[in-house]
Amino acid sequence: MTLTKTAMMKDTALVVVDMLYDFIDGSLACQGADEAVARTLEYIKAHPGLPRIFIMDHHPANHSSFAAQGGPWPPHCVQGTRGGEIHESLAPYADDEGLIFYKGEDPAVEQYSGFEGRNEAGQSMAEVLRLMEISRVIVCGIATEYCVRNTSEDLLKDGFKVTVLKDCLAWVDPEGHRQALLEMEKEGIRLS
Ligand code: VGL
Ligand code: ZN
Repeated sequence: MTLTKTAMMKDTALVVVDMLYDFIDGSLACQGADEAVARTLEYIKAHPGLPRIFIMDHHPANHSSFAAQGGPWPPHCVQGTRGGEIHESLAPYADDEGLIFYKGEDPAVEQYSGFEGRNEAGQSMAEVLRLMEISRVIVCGIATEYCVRNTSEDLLKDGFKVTVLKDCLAWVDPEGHRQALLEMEKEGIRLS
């Protein structure tokens, strides 16, 4: 019997982390972002039955992550601004509000991990993945060393099988990117 691609992938979801304008061409533009977005779009088109989860950094204007409040970063992904929106080429695929998880909304708390995000209904990603009977996630996004790494590690610790698409990543620092990938692989995250 021949299984269709969709049937084979029934236990799998794609997790797209922070492919948002401020990380692509904005205040925190990351290296490799244009290519990462283009390849993510190709991947989505090549796997039409694959459920898609989107993570969004979603800060209030006074977030503690920003330099004016003593944090390490310039203002980015402020709620209601273009910088916080999903790239227009991918936005049509973020068509299920239940599968969009927002993080970084509490001004006092830094959240690099999509695992700590919540959807519109207040559910966590792990909760929704389990309801969908998903046991394996394929992760791509921005930035490798921060949100991609933290999201992938938290999913792995929670028992999901995790594969990172290494051609669908962008980074703050090239050496940080390489180091993060090495360490993630040692921890048991697959690179593909
Ligand atoms: C991120 C820095 C600050 C990320 C988010 O998505 O990797 N990095 N906020
Ligand atoms: Zn942020």
